[in-house]
Amino acid sequence: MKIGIVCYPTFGGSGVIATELGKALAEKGHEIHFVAYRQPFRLDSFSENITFHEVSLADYPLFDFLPYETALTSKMVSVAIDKKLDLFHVHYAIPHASTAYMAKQILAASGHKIKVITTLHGTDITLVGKDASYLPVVTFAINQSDGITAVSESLKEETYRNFSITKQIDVIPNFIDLHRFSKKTKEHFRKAIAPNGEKLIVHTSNFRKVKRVEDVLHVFKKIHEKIPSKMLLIGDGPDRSTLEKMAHESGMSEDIRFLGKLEAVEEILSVSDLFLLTSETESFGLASLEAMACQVPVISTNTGGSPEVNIHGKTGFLSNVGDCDDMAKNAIYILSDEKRLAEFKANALKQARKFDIHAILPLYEQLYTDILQGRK
Ligand code: GMT
Repeated sequence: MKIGIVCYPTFGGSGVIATELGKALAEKGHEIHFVAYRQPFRLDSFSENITFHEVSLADYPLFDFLPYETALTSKMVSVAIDKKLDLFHVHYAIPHASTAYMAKQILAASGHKIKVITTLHGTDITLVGKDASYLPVVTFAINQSDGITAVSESLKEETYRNFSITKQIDVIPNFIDLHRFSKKTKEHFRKAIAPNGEKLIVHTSNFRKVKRVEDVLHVFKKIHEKIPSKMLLIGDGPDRSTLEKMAHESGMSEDIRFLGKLEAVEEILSVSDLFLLTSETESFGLASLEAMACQVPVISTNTGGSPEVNIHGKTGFLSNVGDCDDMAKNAIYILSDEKRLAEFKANALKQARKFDIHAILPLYEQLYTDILQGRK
């Protein structure tokens, strides 16, 4: 198949899933064309079946805001014609579902047929999409897609609750490359970060408000009072400087490290003991899955799709949003007993295996085939 993948190129989960999906499809012989405003960061190696098409925007003094949707649609149309694409698979509804709809109309006007699949990832539905400033367009565009997928049951339900969707939404969960995300013990690395055998606790995110990273620091403070430990924060985003200030004022700055955007996040996860994800809402929690694949138990909030990934009492624990006492209590329970910690680590890996890319990829391929053959 010839597939156009449209996504955000940034460190966020939707871009990661889109890129890893495209890479895996290319390995299976499909011709993949990525369309984005920058090369996706996980698109880091050459494949003869992958081409990246950059959306470029012409500026003009009249524009206070550059018309990105127009430029993206134009690029989608020209790539679809030049490369004879069969379908576009767009990730994150805003604005990709509506640019795909527009591209499809423009292509149809010149006799080119193309199918569109929209994958809903999270905040495109739970936060941004349902805002009145976007709602009518997002609803219309999702309904116009030939296929709609959501990354968890919870996100599917939330989409039906908040939007007037008249079509079937298929749940295809996020996935993990277990070859890349696996425990590759680098004891020297662990020794450098935790020289006295401290427990290593990790959080990765885009440091946005929705992640409630301040709760990570509150939880860590309580853990730190009972268990010698170090906190590693990976990623970057708008809240980072406030959090760095908080860490400094907490008197624990020796034991809290901000590592910034790391590409090889699996190297840190491999030597970690516990993962914290304190989000207000999380449609899936790809970061938790990445941790679990590296045998790291997860302490997370119980909102959205998190309970579909992190199994309470098995792979970690789930708490109400903002209940830092409960999260700390659960973390201490896991970390305070080596045998128990080992059990949670083993359970985390077992659960992560259910999301192996090799199990999930055929679901997307089947969906593409069904849509192209008119079975959906
Ligand atoms: O808003 C974000 O946090 C980024 C967003 C994205 O699109 O990159 O993440 C969402 O999609 C991920 C991949 O499907 C999910 O694993 C995340 O749970 C989801 N984020 C939220 O729902 C907050």
